[in-house]
Amino acid sequence: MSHAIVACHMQYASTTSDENTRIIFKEKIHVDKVEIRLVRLPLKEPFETSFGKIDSRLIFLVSVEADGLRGWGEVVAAEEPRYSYETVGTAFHVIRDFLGPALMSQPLASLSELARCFAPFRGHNMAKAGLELACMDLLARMTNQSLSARLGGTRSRIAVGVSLGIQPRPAQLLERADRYLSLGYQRIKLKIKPGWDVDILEEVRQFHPDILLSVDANSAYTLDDKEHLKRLDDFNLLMIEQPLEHDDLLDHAQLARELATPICLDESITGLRQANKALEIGSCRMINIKVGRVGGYLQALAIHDLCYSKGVPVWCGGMLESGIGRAHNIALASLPGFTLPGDISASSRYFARDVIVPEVDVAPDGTVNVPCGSGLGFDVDLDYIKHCSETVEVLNRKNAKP
Ligand code: NPQ
Ligand code: MG
Repeated sequence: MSHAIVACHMQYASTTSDENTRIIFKEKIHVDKVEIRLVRLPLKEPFETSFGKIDSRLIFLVSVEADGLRGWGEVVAAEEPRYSYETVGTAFHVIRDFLGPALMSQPLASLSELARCFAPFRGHNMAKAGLELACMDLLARMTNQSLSARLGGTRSRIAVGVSLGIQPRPAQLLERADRYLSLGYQRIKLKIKPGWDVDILEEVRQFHPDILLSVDANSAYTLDDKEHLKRLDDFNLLMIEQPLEHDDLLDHAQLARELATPICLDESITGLRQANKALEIGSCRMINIKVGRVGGYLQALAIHDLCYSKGVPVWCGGMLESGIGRAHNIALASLPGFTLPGDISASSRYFARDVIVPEVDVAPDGTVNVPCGSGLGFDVDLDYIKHCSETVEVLNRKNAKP
């Protein structure tokens, strides 16, 4: 068993990280147009977490153009600064006034050059990631490769789970758990908060004693709740995601020493430095990787590689993305270190209609296909995007050739 893992690791290391073909561009790209667009998609049902409830998702789409080709990305920020301080509004401002102009100011030869061009601007990882994702799609299209191939993906199908929001009543949660299990989803994640934790776990476990089950608190507890959180050890959970403060690694390390259930960090891991420190001091045993939260693929790949080298499992998180963000997540989750089911549901989990064709669907075995087509591997439905758009702004390069 361990030999198989080592052999797979060797092959992965030699095909991808050495010359880093996945992050160095064959030709320099000089973006001459950036389009930012806000698209409102209604949610099929409200989504509630420990920090609030939403009925629709204002999706932030980014496209970049160079050499007559267009790449697509998504800024995963929400409308309100709850999951993170970034919002759709802050990202719009930061891309329009700082990151967009910086991106178009010079030709770029690698993802590291792109990162250096954004580095003078502190924070705003989701805004940075949106542009970087669009550039990566453009780049993959230029070389006629799939995003997955470009990133060093090794899977043709990825395992997926579903995140179930806080419900008005436990019966509604049980109904949704049944529904998604019968659709094949391999893991159920329950959003929890004080007052919606032990009791609902008891109910869910009563009907589903053996499923892969995890919980996500989105920072709803503090170390004062330690004794209460220890009760979660009774439910054979795959992990407890982000129980404590969004920016605290030490408290999580302290909690981890007293819990049998592995802690997984989401909000706290905003880049490779935080991932390194968290693993060093024992804040978590698993990491949820979101390209938006960490500022793009370069950081996501670095965190993946770090965890892979240490045998720490990672999985791809979700931010209620449209098909464009979803397609990027699928490509990322095709990397070998993504050994746990991701929060990558079918488009129909959230939306009546998605902005890509075909939509993302989940097979009865709880997997999603990794497309082989160029770039995202899905068609972008511009007509539907335009139909749902609330705001559009186009940024042009100052010294662009006419
Ligand atoms: C998480 N996502 O893992 C996030 C949190 C989250 C699928 O559980 C609007 C935009 C609302 C982004 C609610 C899932 C959101 C959001 C929750 C992200 O912590
Ligand atoms: Mg989370």
